Amino acid sequence: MRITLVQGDITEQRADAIVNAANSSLLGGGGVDGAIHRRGGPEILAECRALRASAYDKGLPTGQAVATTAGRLPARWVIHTVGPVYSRSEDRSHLLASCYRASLGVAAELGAHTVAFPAISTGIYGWPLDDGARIALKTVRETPAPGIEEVSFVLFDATAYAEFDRAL
Ligand code: AR6
Repeated sequence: MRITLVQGDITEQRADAIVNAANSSLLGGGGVDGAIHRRGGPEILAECRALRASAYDKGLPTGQAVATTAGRLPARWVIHTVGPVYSRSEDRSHLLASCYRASLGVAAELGAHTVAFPAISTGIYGWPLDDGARIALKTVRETPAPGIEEVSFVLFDATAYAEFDRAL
């Protein structure tokens, strides 16, 4: 599996699947989540509502992942995952690693060949970028994902790109 770094907006990526840094409601928010729903259109939200009404009536638990189609986005699927909120007093790294692992598992099940990730939890959820980058890269490298040829990390700004570049 090839790992690449891109500086840019994840909603513009042509990967088979892009990953959304969602919250457990699956009903939208700010950051990547806001951008995906805004650009992808109402179809994604409708599928998220259906997931809430069926398999996830209490919301999607932190560290898990679930897919919808991608509406008007160039990607084919959106894989929604819920990162942990950063805590200084409690180590939640396993939950952040779980987001990457679970998303890759869903992508492999869908038959995706290319997957684009944002830096999950490093925005509104406050995870320090250097540690978030280290966990992201280590987890993706160590996770077997049959059929997935390329994983790209799409970093929104130069600082995030530099942290991932250093970690890589
Ligand atoms: N493309 C790529 N990266 C982006 C984009 C974009 N369009 N927009 C922001 N980033 P965040 P979180 C970067 O806050 O920390 C939402 O309200 C951003 O600079 O999107 O997991 C959800 O509903 C940061 O490095 O996700 C949740 O409530 C990274 O993406 C909560 O925020 C993640 O930032 C999730 O917070």
